[in-house]
Amino acid sequence: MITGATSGIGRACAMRFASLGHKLILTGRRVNRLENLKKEIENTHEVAVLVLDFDVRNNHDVRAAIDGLSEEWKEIDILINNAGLALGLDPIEEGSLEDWEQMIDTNIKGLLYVTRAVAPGMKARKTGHIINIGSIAGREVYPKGNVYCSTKHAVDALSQGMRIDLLSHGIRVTQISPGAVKTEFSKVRFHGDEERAQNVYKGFKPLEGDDVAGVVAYVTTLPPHVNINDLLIMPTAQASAAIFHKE
Ligand code: NDP
Ligand code: 8X3
Repeated sequence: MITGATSGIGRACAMRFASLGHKLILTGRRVNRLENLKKEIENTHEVAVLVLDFDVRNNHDVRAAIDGLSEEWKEIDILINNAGLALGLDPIEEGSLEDWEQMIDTNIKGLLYVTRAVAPGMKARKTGHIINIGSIAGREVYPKGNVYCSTKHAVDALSQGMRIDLLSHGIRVTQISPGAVKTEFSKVRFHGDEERAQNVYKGFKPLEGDDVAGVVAYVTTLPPHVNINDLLIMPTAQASAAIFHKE
């Protein structure tokens, strides 16, 4: 199951895992995109795809979708908690409360709702792998990153907490934290301002969704007794959250 499969890292993960022959549950809010992706995958790979259209912020809808899975789909063995976003880049005294609440509700509470719905099945089967998409913003705080960075620090803490709590149930928990990835992330952050979004990636080669997806796929191929706890993946031209080599 991949949350946030309509775009960017989640979509790239869907393509990667399809090429490895996994059955896929793809989720997001933009259902047309999910249906098109399902068609694309089923036309090119011998895998079945199930589309679930819900907003991770709505626990009622999360539960209805996941608890309602048929026998054929309900045994989720890999959960990729990818759905997330940044909104705004403002100093703390000027930030938008709406932006803050949406980031907190999506990146922290949404990840919790989905995990709470999926983890009991993994526990009952004594196997599973939860992969949380963190960020360099979960390791460092950068100017005007305040609330987004806080949500990704929370993902870091939750990844550690889940690993401890799920340890005795044979469930692996991995956090994968990317630096700059060229996706729709900046367009969303800047509320649709495409020009401002493009500027973020000027002068250096950012990661692409598939660079991250390759690493996500890799950690799932390791033997069951091996777990990558935590992995930071950066563009070669980015040393830390705010230090880039730009030409
Ligand atoms: P995109 O904007 O391209 O994709 C974000 C995905 O999240 C979309 O599929 C979107 O689906 C989904 N999503 C957002 N809000 C919700 C919601 N409320 N309910 C359900 N799905 C939601 O960005 P990325 O691929 O870059 O982002 C994926 C993850 O990677 C995020 O957690 C982000 O924080 C993280 N990340 C990104 C980095 C980057 O530089 N791009 C770097 C480090 C981490 P839809 O809108 O259809 O619901
Ligand atoms: C996305 C990367 O540095 O823009 O998590 O916060 S950054």
